[in-house]
Amino acid sequence: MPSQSAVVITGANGEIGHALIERLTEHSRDAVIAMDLRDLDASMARRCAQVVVGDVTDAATFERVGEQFDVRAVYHLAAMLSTSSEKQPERAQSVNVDGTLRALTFAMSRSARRGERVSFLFPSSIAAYGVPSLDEKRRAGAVDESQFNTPTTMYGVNKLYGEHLGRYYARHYRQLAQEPNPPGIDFRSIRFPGIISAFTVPSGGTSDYLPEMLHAAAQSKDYACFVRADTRIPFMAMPDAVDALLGLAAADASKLSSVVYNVTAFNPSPEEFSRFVLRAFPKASVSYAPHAKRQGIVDTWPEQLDDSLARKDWSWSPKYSLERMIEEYLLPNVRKRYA
Ligand code: AKB
Repeated sequence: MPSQSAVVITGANGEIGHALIERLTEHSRDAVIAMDLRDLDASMARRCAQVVVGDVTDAATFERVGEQFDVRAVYHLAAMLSTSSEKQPERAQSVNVDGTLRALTFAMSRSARRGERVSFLFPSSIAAYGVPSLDEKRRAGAVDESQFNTPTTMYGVNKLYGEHLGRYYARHYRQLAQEPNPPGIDFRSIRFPGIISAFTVPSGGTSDYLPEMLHAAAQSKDYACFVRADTRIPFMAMPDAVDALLGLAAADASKLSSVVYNVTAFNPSPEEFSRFVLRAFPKASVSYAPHAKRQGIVDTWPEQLDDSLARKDWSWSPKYSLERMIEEYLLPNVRKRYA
Protein backbone atom coordinates (compact mmCIF):
# COMPACT_ATOMS: atom_id res chain seq x y z
CA MET A 1 0.00 0.00 0.00
CA PRO A 2 1.35 3.48 -0.84
CA SER A 3 2.10 5.28 2.38
CA GLN A 4 3.58 8.72 1.83
CA SER A 5 1.11 11.48 0.97
CA ALA A 6 2.41 13.29 -2.11
CA VAL A 7 1.66 15.88 -4.77
CA VAL A 8 2.89 15.69 -8.36
CA ILE A 9 3.91 18.92 -10.13
CA THR A 10 4.28 18.65 -13.91
CA GLY A 11 6.21 21.41 -15.66
CA ALA A 12 8.06 21.78 -12.38
CA ASN A 13 10.92 23.68 -14.00
CA GLY A 14 8.68 26.52 -15.15
CA GLU A 15 8.12 29.82 -13.36
CA ILE A 16 5.08 28.73 -11.37
CA GLY A 17 6.64 25.31 -10.77
CA HIS A 18 9.65 26.67 -8.90
CA ALA A 19 7.53 28.99 -6.77
CA LEU A 20 5.08 26.19 -5.99
CA ILE A 21 7.83 23.73 -5.04
CA GLU A 22 9.25 26.29 -2.62
CA ARG A 23 5.89 27.00 -1.05
CA LEU A 24 4.79 23.37 -0.76
CA THR A 25 8.08 22.15 0.67
CA GLU A 26 8.03 24.95 3.26
CA HIS A 27 4.40 24.74 4.29
CA SER A 28 3.03 21.28 3.60
CA ARG A 29 3.73 17.78 4.81
CA ASP A 30 3.13 16.26 1.37
CA ALA A 31 6.14 14.89 -0.45
CA VAL A 32 6.70 16.77 -3.71
CA ILE A 33 7.27 14.82 -6.93
CA ALA A 34 8.60 17.10 -9.66
CA MET A 35 8.17 16.20 -13.31
CA ASP A 36 9.74 18.08 -16.21
CA LEU A 37 11.43 17.60 -19.57
CA ARG A 38 14.63 18.99 -18.10
CA ASP A 39 16.38 18.06 -14.89
CA LEU A 40 15.83 20.40 -11.95
CA ASP A 41 18.56 22.63 -10.47
CA ALA A 42 20.18 20.96 -7.48
CA SER A 43 18.63 23.54 -5.12
CA MET A 44 15.11 22.66 -6.33
CA ALA A 45 15.73 18.91 -6.67
CA ARG A 46 16.92 18.78 -3.06
CA ARG A 47 13.46 19.82 -1.94
CA CYS A 48 11.67 17.05 -3.85
CA ALA A 49 11.07 13.43 -2.85
CA GLN A 50 11.36 12.36 -6.50
CA VAL A 51 12.30 14.09 -9.75
CA VAL A 52 10.93 12.49 -12.92
CA VAL A 53 12.64 13.75 -16.07
CA GLY A 54 10.43 13.01 -19.05
CA ASP A 55 7.81 14.16 -21.53
CA VAL A 56 4.23 14.56 -20.26
CA THR A 57 2.96 13.31 -23.61
CA ASP A 58 4.49 9.91 -22.81
CA ALA A 59 2.48 7.64 -20.46
CA ALA A 60 5.76 6.02 -19.36
CA THR A 61 6.79 9.32 -17.72
CA PHE A 62 3.86 9.09 -15.30
CA GLU A 63 4.47 5.37 -14.71
CA ARG A 64 7.79 6.29 -13.12
CA VAL A 65 6.11 8.06 -10.19
CA GLY A 66 7.05 5.95 -7.17
CA GLU A 67 4.57 3.30 -6.04
CA GLN A 68 5.29 4.22 -2.42
CA PHE A 69 3.54 7.59 -2.87
CA ASP A 70 -0.13 8.16 -2.14
CA VAL A 71 -0.70 10.84 -4.79
CA ARG A 72 -3.26 13.20 -3.28
CA ALA A 73 -3.00 15.99 -5.83
CA VAL A 74 -1.64 16.79 -9.28
CA TYR A 75 -0.67 20.35 -10.23
CA HIS A 76 -0.52 20.04 -14.00
CA LEU A 77 1.58 23.05 -14.98
CA ALA A 78 3.37 21.63 -18.05
CA ALA A 79 2.44 23.64 -21.14
CA MET A 80 3.79 25.46 -24.16
CA LEU A 81 2.85 29.13 -23.86
CA SER A 82 1.10 31.26 -26.45
CA THR A 83 4.00 32.58 -28.54
CA SER A 84 5.79 29.21 -28.62
CA SER A 85 2.53 27.47 -29.48
CA GLU A 86 1.96 29.72 -32.52
CA LYS A 87 5.37 28.67 -33.82
CA GLN A 88 4.58 24.94 -33.46
CA PRO A 89 0.81 24.45 -33.19
CA GLU A 90 0.94 20.66 -33.65
CA ARG A 91 3.55 20.27 -30.93
CA ALA A 92 1.42 22.60 -28.76
CA GLN A 93 -1.58 20.32 -29.24
CA SER A 94 0.53 17.38 -28.19
CA VAL A 95 2.00 19.02 -25.06
CA ASN A 96 -1.03 21.05 -24.01
CA VAL A 97 -3.81 18.59 -24.83
CA ASP A 98 -2.29 15.08 -25.00
CA GLY A 99 -0.12 15.95 -21.99
CA THR A 100 -3.23 17.02 -20.07
CA LEU A 101 -4.99 13.81 -21.04
CA ARG A 102 -2.02 11.77 -19.77
CA ALA A 103 -2.01 13.69 -16.50
CA LEU A 104 -5.77 13.18 -16.07
CA THR A 105 -5.45 9.46 -16.83
CA PHE A 106 -2.64 9.19 -14.29
CA ALA A 107 -4.75 10.96 -11.64
CA MET A 108 -7.70 8.64 -12.38
CA SER A 109 -5.53 5.55 -11.96
CA ARG A 110 -4.10 6.86 -8.68
CA SER A 111 -7.62 7.59 -7.42
CA ALA A 112 -8.56 3.95 -8.04
CA ARG A 113 -5.55 2.84 -6.07
CA ARG A 114 -6.18 5.11 -3.09
CA GLY A 115 -9.96 4.73 -3.09
CA GLU A 116 -10.40 8.51 -2.88
CA ARG A 117 -10.53 11.39 -5.31
CA VAL A 118 -7.28 12.97 -6.46
CA SER A 119 -7.25 16.78 -6.66
CA PHE A 120 -6.31 18.07 -10.09
CA LEU A 121 -5.25 21.71 -10.39
CA PHE A 122 -5.05 23.14 -13.89
CA PRO A 123 -3.72 26.61 -14.67
CA SER A 124 -5.76 27.95 -17.55
CA SER A 125 -5.23 31.43 -18.94
CA ILE A 126 -6.63 34.73 -20.20
CA ALA A 127 -5.67 33.24 -23.57
CA ALA A 128 -8.92 31.24 -23.32
CA TYR A 129 -10.65 34.50 -24.31
CA GLY A 130 -10.83 35.93 -27.79
CA VAL A 131 -12.33 39.39 -27.91
CA PRO A 132 -13.11 40.16 -31.56
CA SER A 133 -11.94 43.80 -31.75
CA LEU A 134 -10.16 46.52 -29.79
CA ASP A 135 -13.39 48.52 -29.64
CA GLU A 136 -15.20 45.59 -28.09
CA LYS A 137 -12.29 44.98 -25.71
CA ARG A 138 -12.55 48.56 -24.44
CA ARG A 139 -16.33 48.36 -24.20
CA ALA A 140 -16.30 44.97 -22.41
CA GLY A 141 -14.05 46.02 -19.50
CA ALA A 142 -13.85 43.21 -16.91
CA VAL A 143 -14.90 39.96 -18.51
CA ASP A 144 -16.41 37.00 -16.64
CA GLU A 145 -15.73 33.30 -17.24
CA SER A 146 -18.63 32.85 -19.64
CA GLN A 147 -17.84 35.65 -22.12
CA PHE A 148 -15.78 35.63 -25.33
CA ASN A 149 -14.76 31.96 -25.10
CA THR A 150 -13.51 32.10 -28.69
CA PRO A 151 -9.69 32.09 -28.46
CA THR A 152 -7.61 32.88 -31.54
CA THR A 153 -4.38 31.20 -30.43
CA MET A 154 -3.51 27.50 -30.34
CA TYR A 155 -2.53 27.87 -26.69
CA GLY A 156 -5.90 29.49 -25.88
CA VAL A 157 -7.77 26.77 -27.76
CA ASN A 158 -5.74 24.12 -25.91
CA LYS A 159 -6.37 25.73 -22.49
CA LEU A 160 -10.10 26.10 -23.09
CA TYR A 161 -10.28 22.45 -24.17
CA GLY A 162 -8.22 21.45 -21.09
CA GLU A 163 -10.91 23.04 -18.90
CA HIS A 164 -13.61 21.04 -20.69
CA LEU A 165 -11.60 17.85 -20.53
CA GLY A 166 -11.14 18.29 -16.79
CA ARG A 167 -14.84 18.94 -16.28
CA TYR A 168 -15.63 15.76 -18.26
CA TYR A 169 -13.19 13.62 -16.26
CA ALA A 170 -14.46 15.01 -12.96
CA ARG A 171 -18.18 14.81 -13.64
CA HIS A 172 -19.05 12.56 -16.58
CA TYR A 173 -16.21 10.09 -17.08
CA ARG A 174 -17.43 6.84 -18.76
CA GLN A 175 -20.98 7.82 -17.89
CA LEU A 176 -22.45 4.79 -19.69
CA ALA A 177 -20.21 2.18 -18.05
CA GLN A 178 -21.94 -0.69 -16.23
CA GLU A 179 -19.12 -1.31 -13.79
CA PRO A 180 -18.41 1.34 -11.14
CA ASN A 181 -15.90 4.06 -11.98
CA PRO A 182 -12.94 4.87 -9.71
CA PRO A 183 -13.57 7.73 -7.22
CA GLY A 184 -12.00 9.93 -9.88
CA ILE A 185 -10.66 13.44 -9.78
CA ASP A 186 -11.62 16.74 -8.23
CA PHE A 187 -10.78 19.10 -11.12
CA ARG A 188 -10.30 22.82 -10.46
CA SER A 189 -8.86 25.40 -12.81
CA ILE A 190 -7.84 29.03 -12.73
CA ARG A 191 -7.70 31.43 -15.66
CA PHE A 192 -4.50 33.29 -14.87
CA PRO A 193 -3.64 36.73 -16.20
CA GLY A 194 0.02 37.55 -17.04
CA ILE A 195 2.23 36.72 -14.06
CA ILE A 196 5.23 38.77 -12.91
CA SER A 197 8.04 37.10 -10.97
CA ALA A 198 11.05 38.77 -9.39
CA PHE A 199 13.09 35.61 -9.74
CA THR A 200 12.51 34.30 -13.25
CA VAL A 201 12.21 35.83 -16.71
CA PRO A 202 9.46 34.10 -18.66
CA SER A 203 9.89 32.88 -22.20
CA GLY A 204 7.49 31.78 -24.90
CA GLY A 205 4.53 33.81 -23.66
CA THR A 206 2.86 36.88 -25.14
CA SER A 207 2.31 38.60 -21.79
CA ASP A 208 6.09 38.51 -21.23
CA TYR A 209 6.61 42.22 -21.98
CA LEU A 210 6.16 43.55 -18.42
CA PRO A 211 8.48 41.02 -16.73
CA GLU A 212 11.00 41.42 -19.59
CA MET A 213 10.91 45.21 -19.08
CA LEU A 214 11.47 44.88 -15.34
CA HIS A 215 14.38 42.44 -15.59
CA ALA A 216 16.04 44.45 -18.39
CA ALA A 217 15.73 47.68 -16.39
CA ALA A 218 17.16 46.06 -13.26
CA GLN A 219 20.28 45.35 -15.33
CA SER A 220 20.27 48.96 -16.65
CA LYS A 221 19.50 47.70 -20.15
CA ASP A 222 17.35 49.25 -22.84
CA TYR A 223 14.12 47.43 -23.53
CA ALA A 224 12.15 47.58 -26.79
CA CYS A 225 8.62 46.61 -25.80
CA PHE A 226 6.92 44.38 -28.39
CA VAL A 227 3.45 45.85 -27.79
CA ARG A 228 2.05 49.41 -27.90
CA ALA A 229 2.50 51.68 -24.89
CA ASP A 230 -1.27 51.75 -24.26
CA THR A 231 -1.87 47.97 -24.40
CA ARG A 232 -3.89 46.77 -21.44
CA ILE A 233 -4.32 43.24 -20.07
CA PRO A 234 -4.50 41.94 -16.48
CA PHE A 235 -1.47 40.83 -14.45
CA MET A 236 -0.64 39.59 -10.98
CA ALA A 237 2.43 38.93 -8.82
CA MET A 238 3.82 35.39 -8.68
CA PRO A 239 3.22 34.94 -4.91
CA ASP A 240 -0.46 35.71 -5.51
CA ALA A 241 -0.58 33.20 -8.38
CA VAL A 242 0.76 30.49 -6.07
CA ASP A 243 -1.66 31.58 -3.33
CA ALA A 244 -4.51 31.31 -5.82
CA LEU A 245 -3.59 27.74 -6.77
CA LEU A 246 -3.21 26.69 -3.14
CA GLY A 247 -6.34 28.60 -2.10
CA LEU A 248 -8.48 26.93 -4.74
CA ALA A 249 -6.92 23.53 -3.94
CA ALA A 250 -7.85 23.97 -0.27
CA ALA A 251 -11.38 25.29 -0.89
CA ASP A 252 -14.38 23.39 0.43
CA ALA A 253 -15.81 21.44 -2.55
CA SER A 254 -19.38 22.19 -1.46
CA LYS A 255 -18.74 25.94 -1.91
CA LEU A 256 -17.47 25.65 -5.49
CA SER A 257 -20.07 26.49 -8.11
CA SER A 258 -17.70 26.16 -11.09
CA VAL A 259 -14.60 24.31 -12.23
CA VAL A 260 -13.15 27.44 -13.85
CA TYR A 261 -12.32 30.66 -12.02
CA ASN A 262 -10.82 33.98 -13.13
CA VAL A 263 -8.30 35.63 -10.85
CA THR A 264 -6.65 39.02 -11.33
CA ALA A 265 -4.92 41.86 -9.51
CA PHE A 266 -4.16 44.94 -11.70
CA ASN A 267 -3.87 45.89 -15.36
CA PRO A 268 -1.21 48.51 -16.08
CA SER A 269 -0.29 49.49 -19.61
CA PRO A 270 3.43 49.13 -20.45
CA GLU A 271 3.69 52.90 -20.24
CA GLU A 272 2.27 53.02 -16.72
CA PHE A 273 4.46 50.11 -15.60
CA SER A 274 7.56 51.70 -17.15
CA ARG A 275 7.12 54.80 -14.96
CA PHE A 276 7.62 52.71 -11.81
CA VAL A 277 10.46 50.75 -13.34
CA LEU A 278 12.38 53.76 -14.69
CA ARG A 279 12.00 55.64 -11.42
CA ALA A 280 13.69 52.71 -9.68
CA PHE A 281 16.31 52.12 -12.41
CA PRO A 282 17.00 55.52 -14.02
CA LYS A 283 19.90 54.21 -16.15
CA ALA A 284 17.51 51.96 -18.08
CA SER A 285 15.30 52.99 -20.98
CA VAL A 286 12.12 51.73 -22.60
CA SER A 287 11.10 52.15 -26.22
CA TYR A 288 8.22 50.70 -28.22
CA ALA A 289 8.60 48.45 -31.27
CA PRO A 290 5.24 46.70 -31.53
CA HIS A 291 5.31 43.32 -33.22
CA ALA A 292 2.10 43.40 -35.28
CA LYS A 293 1.25 39.73 -34.81
CA ARG A 294 1.99 39.49 -31.10
CA GLN A 295 0.13 42.77 -30.59
CA GLY A 296 -2.79 41.19 -32.44
CA ILE A 297 -2.84 38.34 -29.92
CA VAL A 298 -2.73 40.59 -26.86
CA ASP A 299 -5.50 42.73 -28.36
CA THR A 300 -7.83 39.69 -28.25
CA TRP A 301 -7.24 39.23 -24.49
CA PRO A 302 -9.56 41.17 -22.17
CA GLU A 303 -8.32 44.35 -20.57
CA GLN A 304 -9.49 43.11 -17.18
CA LEU A 305 -10.98 39.96 -15.66
CA ASP A 306 -14.03 39.79 -13.44
CA ASP A 307 -12.94 37.51 -10.59
CA SER A 308 -16.03 37.98 -8.42
CA LEU A 309 -16.91 34.27 -8.60
CA ALA A 310 -13.55 33.29 -7.07
CA ARG A 311 -13.95 35.99 -4.43
CA LYS A 312 -17.40 34.67 -3.54
CA ASP A 313 -16.81 30.90 -3.72
CA TRP A 314 -13.37 30.55 -2.12
CA SER A 315 -12.59 34.03 -0.74
CA TRP A 316 -9.93 34.78 -3.33
CA SER A 317 -8.28 38.16 -2.95
CA PRO A 318 -4.81 39.21 -4.15
CA LYS A 319 -2.34 40.49 -1.55
CA TYR A 320 -0.43 42.64 -4.01
CA SER A 321 -1.69 45.82 -5.60
CA LEU A 322 0.57 47.12 -8.39
CA GLU A 323 2.32 49.57 -6.04
CA ARG A 324 2.77 47.04 -3.27
CA MET A 325 4.08 44.40 -5.68
CA ILE A 326 6.67 46.84 -7.00
CA GLU A 327 7.82 48.20 -3.64
CA GLU A 328 7.67 45.10 -1.47
CA TYR A 329 8.19 42.18 -3.84
CA LEU A 330 9.78 43.14 -7.16
CA LEU A 331 12.29 45.88 -6.34
CA PRO A 332 13.94 44.32 -3.27
CA ASN A 333 14.26 40.95 -4.98
CA VAL A 334 15.42 42.07 -8.44
CA ARG A 335 17.94 44.47 -6.84
CA LYS A 336 19.39 41.56 -4.88
CA ARG A 337 19.35 39.32 -7.93
CA TYR A 338 21.27 41.71 -10.20
CA ALA A 339 23.45 43.36 -7.55
C1 AKB B 1 1.29 33.61 -22.24
O1 AKB B 1 1.58 34.78 -22.48
O2 AKB B 1 1.18 32.73 -23.09
C2 AKB B 1 0.98 33.25 -20.81
C3 AKB B 1 -0.47 33.38 -20.51
C4 AKB B 1 -1.12 34.69 -20.65
O3 AKB B 1 -1.09 32.43 -20.15
N1 AKB B 1 1.73 34.04 -19.91
